[in-house]
Amino acid sequence: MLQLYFSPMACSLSSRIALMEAGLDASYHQVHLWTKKIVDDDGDFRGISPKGAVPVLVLDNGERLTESAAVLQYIADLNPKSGLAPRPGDVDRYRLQEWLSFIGSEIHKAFLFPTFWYKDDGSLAKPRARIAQTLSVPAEHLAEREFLVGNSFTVADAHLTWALLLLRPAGIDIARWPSLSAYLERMQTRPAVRSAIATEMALRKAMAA
Ligand SMILES: N[C@@H](CCC(=O)N[C@@H](CS)C(=O)NCC(=O)O)C(=O)O
Repeated sequence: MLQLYFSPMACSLSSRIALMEAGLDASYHQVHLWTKKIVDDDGDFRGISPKGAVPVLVLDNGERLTESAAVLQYIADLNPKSGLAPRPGDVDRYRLQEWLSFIGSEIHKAFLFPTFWYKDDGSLAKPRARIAQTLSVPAEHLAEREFLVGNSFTVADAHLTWALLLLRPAGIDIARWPSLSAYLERMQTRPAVRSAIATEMALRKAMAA
């Protein structure tokens, strides 16, 4: 069975959403990202991945796959009928990769990651100043469209949903972009998305207790 190493509400949430949207069974192993301990057995997460970062997907043959863009596309391709990714060769497949790269670099690493991982000693001013310009890109794209790519939900939507969920805790009011807040609400009407978020929010609360 597939195994996903995750941390509640971290970027690995999009991989959980993808697994659930694809109807794939997996076992889930929670990781404490500060201590790099696996919660199940107190094992060393760096032994699973030297990157020390989630998501890590363990494939049926034991190989370990990292990086959300790769993990998400792998999950999508396990169940092509789910439509979670356009077929390779279709120009929309490269649109999907375009969005996954944009979310992973321009939103996640440029803004969300430093906001949650670094002390704000003033160095976050520049990433903060840039986020409005960055978010205007998906906001304009989604003003007239329901999904990021094509006419149905893909793993790019799973990833953007996760990123948008983190805006409020990062101190950004999504109401500034009506198309993004409408999109986020729409995505959360999907049973798999709602269920994945509810599971991870409960785990997050348990961590904080
Ligand atoms: N490029 C990776 C980034 C993964 C990443 O930064 N994950 C965060 C959680 S959102 C993490 O595990 N951080 C722990 C660390 O970097 O030490 C991806 O897109 O999957």
